[in-house]
Amino acid sequence: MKIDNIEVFVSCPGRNFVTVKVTTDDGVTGLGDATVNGREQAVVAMLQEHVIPCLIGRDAHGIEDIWQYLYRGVYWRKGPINMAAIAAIDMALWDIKGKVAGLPVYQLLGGKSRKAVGLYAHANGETIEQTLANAEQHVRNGFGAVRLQSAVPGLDVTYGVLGDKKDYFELQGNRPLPPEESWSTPKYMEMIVELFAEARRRLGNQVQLLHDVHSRLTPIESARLGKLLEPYNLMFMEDASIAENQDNYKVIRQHTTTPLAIGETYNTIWDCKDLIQNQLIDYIRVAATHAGGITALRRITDFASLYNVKLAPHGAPDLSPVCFAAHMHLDVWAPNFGVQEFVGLGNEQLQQVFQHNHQVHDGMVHVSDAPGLGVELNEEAALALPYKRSYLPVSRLEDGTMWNW
Ligand code: EZ4
Ligand code: CO
Repeated sequence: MKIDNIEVFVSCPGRNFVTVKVTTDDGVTGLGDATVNGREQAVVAMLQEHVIPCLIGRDAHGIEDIWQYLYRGVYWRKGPINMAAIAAIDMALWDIKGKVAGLPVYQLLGGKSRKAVGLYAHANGETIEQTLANAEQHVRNGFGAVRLQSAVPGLDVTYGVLGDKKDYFELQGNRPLPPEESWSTPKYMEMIVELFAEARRRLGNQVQLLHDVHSRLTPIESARLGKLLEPYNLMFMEDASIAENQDNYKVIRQHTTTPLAIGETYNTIWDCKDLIQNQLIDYIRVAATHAGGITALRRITDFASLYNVKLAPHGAPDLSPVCFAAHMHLDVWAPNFGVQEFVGLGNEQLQQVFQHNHQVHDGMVHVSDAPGLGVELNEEAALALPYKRSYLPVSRLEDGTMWNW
C-alpha cells in the first residue's frame, strides 16, 4: 500500500486550519492537522515544497520509518513549522492504518485504559462574579473540572477572557496586524487569589479547579502565586512561567505544592525531557499537532509515566477536530492520562467542515469506534471557506516593555 497523493487544505471555519489528506494507491485516505496559529502558510510551504515530494511512492504502513525519515533523516530538526508538518503526515498514516485494520486508533495503541475521557471546561468572565456563574453552569452540565480565567481590573484585555472582545486567539477580524495588549503583574496577583478564594466558597471542594497563567510571571512570582493558591487545591497551574530555561521550574517547584503543567508550545520530547525526568511538573500538555503527531505523543507519554507525570493535551480551538480526535485516542489509551482541555465542539461551520462521532456528555468524551481517527473532511465546505490572514495578540508591560503573550 503506497502513498499515492497528499493534498493540503487551508480553510477558515471561524479560524484557520491546515489539514493534510493522504491517499494511498488503493484509495484509502487519512487526515492530519498541521495548524500553527498565525503561521499557517509557513507549514503549507514546508509540506508542499519540502515534505510531500519525498513521500510519494513510500509504504503507507511504515509510520515509524516515515517519522524517523522526516525527523532524524533531516539535518534541520525540531521547530514548530517542521514538527507540525511531520505531525500531520503521522496522524494521517495512523488514520489510514486504522481504516485498513478496521479498528479505531486507540485499539492500535493497545486498547482502552478507561471508559471515557475526562474533560475540563473553560469558565471566563469580565468579573469574578461572571466567571463563577459560568463555572457553576459547567458543573450543572456535568463537568468535574473547570479552568477559571477572569479579567484583570485596570487592564483593557486579559488572556482567556472573551467578553464582547474577540482578542482571545480569535480570528482577528479586519485588523491587518497583531493586536497589542497590556499586562500588569501586581494587578493580576490581587485578582487571581480573590478569584480562587471565592471559587472555593461558591463551588465547594469537590470540583477540580485549574488556571492558565499563560507565561506572564517570572519564576519567583510563579512560586509566590503557587504558594498563595495552595489553600484552594488546584488540579494544576498551567504555564506558570516560560521554561525555555528549564531550570526556571526548579525555582517554582521548591516553593510550592500547587501542581504544575506546561507543554502546549513544545515541539519535541527534548523540550519536555528535563522537566519530566527531574519531576518538576505534574502534567505534560503537548499537542499532537505541535509535538510531532501520535507517534511522538505516545513516546512522550510513556517517558512521562516513569516520573509520575500525566498526559493533559492542549485543547484550544486553534487545534482542529482532527487533532482533537488524535488526542481522544491517546487519552483513552494512556495509562497515565490526567485530563483533557475542552472548549466545546465549535461553531456550525466547523462541524460542517469536520464531521465526527466522538460523543460528549457529562464532562466526558466517549471515543468513536469508527476505524482510524473517526473524522471526515467535507472538502466542498472547506474550499468554500478560504484562508484569512490572522495573528495572535502580542503583550507589553504598562511602560511599553515587550512581554510574553
Ligand atoms: O493561547 O491556543 O490553554 N490554552 C491556551 C491557548 C493558547 C492558544 C494559542 O494559539 O493557552 O488558549
Ligand atoms: Co494554555
